[in-house]
Amino acid sequence: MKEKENHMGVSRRDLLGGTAKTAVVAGMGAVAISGTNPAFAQDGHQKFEMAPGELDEYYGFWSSGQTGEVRILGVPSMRELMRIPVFNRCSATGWGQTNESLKILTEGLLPETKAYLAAQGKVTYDNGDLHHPHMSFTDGTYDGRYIFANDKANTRVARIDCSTMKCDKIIEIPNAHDIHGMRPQKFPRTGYIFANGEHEAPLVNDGEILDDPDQYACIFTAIDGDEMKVAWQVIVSGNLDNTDADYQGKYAFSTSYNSEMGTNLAEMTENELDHCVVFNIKAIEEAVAAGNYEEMKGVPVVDGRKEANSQFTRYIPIPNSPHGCNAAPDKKHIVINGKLSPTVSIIDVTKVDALFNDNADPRSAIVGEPELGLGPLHTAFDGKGNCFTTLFLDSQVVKWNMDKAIQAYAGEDVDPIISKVDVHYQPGHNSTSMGETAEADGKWLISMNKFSKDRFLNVGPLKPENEQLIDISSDEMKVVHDGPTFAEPHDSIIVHRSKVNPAIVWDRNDPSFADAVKQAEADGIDLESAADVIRDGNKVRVYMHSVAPTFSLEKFTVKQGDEVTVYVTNIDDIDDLTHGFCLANYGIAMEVGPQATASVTFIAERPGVHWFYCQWFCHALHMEMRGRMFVEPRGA
Ligand code: RUQ
Ligand code: CUA
Repeated sequence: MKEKENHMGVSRRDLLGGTAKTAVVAGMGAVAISGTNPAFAQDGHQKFEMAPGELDEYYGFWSSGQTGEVRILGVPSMRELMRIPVFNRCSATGWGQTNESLKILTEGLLPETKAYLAAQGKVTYDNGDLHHPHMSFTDGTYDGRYIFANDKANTRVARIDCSTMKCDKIIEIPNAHDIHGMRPQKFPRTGYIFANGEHEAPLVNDGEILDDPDQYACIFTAIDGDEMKVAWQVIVSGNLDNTDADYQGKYAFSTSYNSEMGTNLAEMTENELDHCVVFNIKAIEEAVAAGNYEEMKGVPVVDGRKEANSQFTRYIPIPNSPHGCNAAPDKKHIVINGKLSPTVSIIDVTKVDALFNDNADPRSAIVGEPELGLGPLHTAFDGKGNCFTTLFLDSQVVKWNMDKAIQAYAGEDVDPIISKVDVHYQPGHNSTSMGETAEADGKWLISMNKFSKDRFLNVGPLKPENEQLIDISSDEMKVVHDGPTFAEPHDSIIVHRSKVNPAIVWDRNDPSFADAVKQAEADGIDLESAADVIRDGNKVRVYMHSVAPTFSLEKFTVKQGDEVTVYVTNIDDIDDLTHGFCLANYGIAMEVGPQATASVTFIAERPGVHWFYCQWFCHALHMEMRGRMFVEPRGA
């Protein structure tokens, strides 16, 4: 695989040998985070504006909520660098239309979903609600292998391969409903992806049980992130909202805002106390290994409900409808954000063993509960003992000190709150540079705000949201940049650029187009020099390659009604030379990256002359990069 030099002028590949992927994994720690890089300092405050051509210090991986894609931004400049289609349909790249993307979008769907979609004349969903992008970990920090993301709309989890920055796997989670909170295991590695089914439903949801919420349940899922397969599931009491994992590899934690299992707002918010569920990973693994589980839809499921009194779960009472769940980089504390309560609750993970081993009072694991303001939703960290919590109702971010909050809870007369800053408006998630890892560096905070109102020119009733960049290098937080975004900057992670090292051209052995390679071999075609049409009954396979500014086929002929598959291999081998294939008036368009093969299948139902052209600007003669498909009319 070709790799660009990283920013220190040394290729990881040269540095470490082996394949790029293993190099990235093995190389963790080989490239230190440049905490004091002078290029990013600017008299007195941190530099956030990048001059033309200047590169950012961090990659930001952004969710897009109901748009269904992942976006890459440069931080601190907040420049949008790329969009990665995942649960959406993309006109530019052909995601959702090419055979390669359809394989990824369909192979992980459950049989009943495929049947439902077929009844709609579809093969996959074309919407998604992508909330939480998180990178894979090794040893408590990002390892640059994958980004994982949830789809709340259609109960899926996706994986993005960071060498190509394309989605390479999507699975639908059985038994659960509407995956919301999702986090990778931090230690020893990812490992598991923990995923919360948010909405309660009957365990066997076939219509036997309808309006009988007593028989509803929620499901917590552990996915094997290497295989992208469900490893096991746990039935819980109450619903599930957000989740995070500890730094020890022992426990995962999930918030529940509807411990009441209500089905309307009044019922859901009735209790003063809801809870955080603690999952005992080892106990669950042992039960699964010993066969002590029920198999549901091919997946091992254990019962972790309160009344089951198992060693799988503990329920820590938390006030009131808690939402965010955030493990601190001190590797010891988990912050649970109260939402309807003005407090956050601090769990000490070292006190969790006693909940399982000695049946200690679940509240004994709480070591702090500072009152911070109205509507605490999510907390981020600076790695220096301080925490940053979004206050949705107050439209503020509050900076507070973990140790002082713990001292205050123990009765000392200290105020944990350090400062507050107004944000615009109504923040949901926030994230700090490297803040969900043990390498939190305390430089930048992004506040992802649900409303922008008057912050930008009025663009009509639908307004952008606003993600704000905040300098947190000193106690006084300073908002330095407003970033309008289309639906929806739900969540983000800020990853130091030393952790990420994508390829610049595709590896010809990439598994995403292995099917095309296999088919070409069966047809006796060399994809890289192909200019061939193979007829196989009424199936026609058209093989061409592209090299700026030409396709290897100027024309090809098929018959009306043929099922035509066009394979295009881009043999250009240099940085940033993407071609496309757009078949006009056939609704067909796809991106073909350098050294990639892409394919698309359609029925040639329109007779006549149809131009195909390259729709990704590639050359001074890009307009001339085109050819014709002749479709002979039926019966001719
Ligand atoms: S949740 S605004 Cu979907 Cu990430 Cu907290
Ligand atoms: Cu090839 Cu434009």
